[in-house]
Amino acid sequence: MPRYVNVALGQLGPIQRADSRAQVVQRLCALMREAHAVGAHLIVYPELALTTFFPRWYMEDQAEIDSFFEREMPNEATRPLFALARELGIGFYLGYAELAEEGGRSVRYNTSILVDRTARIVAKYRKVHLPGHAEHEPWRRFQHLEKRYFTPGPGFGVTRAFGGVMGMAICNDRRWAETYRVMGLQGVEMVLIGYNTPVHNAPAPDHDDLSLFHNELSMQAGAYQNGTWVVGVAKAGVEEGVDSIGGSCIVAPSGEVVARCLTKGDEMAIARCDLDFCGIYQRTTFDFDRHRQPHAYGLIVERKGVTLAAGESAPAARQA
Ligand code: CDV
Repeated sequence: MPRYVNVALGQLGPIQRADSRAQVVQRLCALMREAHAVGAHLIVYPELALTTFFPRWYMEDQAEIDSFFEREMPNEATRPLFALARELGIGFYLGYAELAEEGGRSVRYNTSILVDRTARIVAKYRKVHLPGHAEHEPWRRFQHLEKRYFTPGPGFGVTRAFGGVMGMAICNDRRWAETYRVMGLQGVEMVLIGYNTPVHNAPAPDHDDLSLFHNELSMQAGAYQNGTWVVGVAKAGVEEGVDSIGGSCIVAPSGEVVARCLTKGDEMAIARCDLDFCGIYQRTTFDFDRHRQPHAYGLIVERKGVTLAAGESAPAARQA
């Protein structure tokens, strides 16, 4: 009996700063109804899906910053989404900014949750790879202050849900081979990833034209090299003057894209994903137990940055 998960992409168009959470949740509910109408078991929403992408602004007033965070989940604003999920019997992945209390102090994470078909939160993930910068950099067209507003999460776990082994990551995580391999080593069969990716990359503007290519390249490589499904979902379009890529898609363990969104607005697309298809890769080319050579990989965890071998000098490009 194949293990099918019907997965829907719940891509969002832009959320402007003046848009309320209630308005956004209505949009999420509309996408959930569409997904349910075509037989979805699970819908995946973007990173920070309840508000505008606030790290684009430098803010000093903590109350203003905290207005973008959720102190509990579900809360008043998101309860209608959980209620609809329960009514329709559909699960979801949702990204949001989390304000947690830990040992008497506030800690802020860029978080996603996985909610099962009974509307129960079955897993929480806190973003590990926080891109951007921590200080105000006025030379940029817009800021990307994730390093200022969030604390990195502890790591990548997996959860048994939807009849398989599910994992989560958020946006910049999808560009790192380590993200997928750590979950691959736990037998992951489907990795869910929400993202906000501006077309313009201030430190490397030459990459702007490649932003959609890099999006697919990363997720296709992660899927194939670990024999897992990968589901990537954008918040796309022009938000507060900043254009972000769409390109939401579902990638099979073969590395092939099997479904994609076509617009940069609110859009649902769906694929029927056979989790047993993972085994075709996980038992052959990427049978880790037979073929991996961990004795050769020590540097990956021992070293953070590049250290040149003795006697070698850095290429001019790296010295700049
Ligand atoms: N939200 C993100 O993590 N965005 C980054 C951008 C800044 C490059 C990304 O990797 O898409």
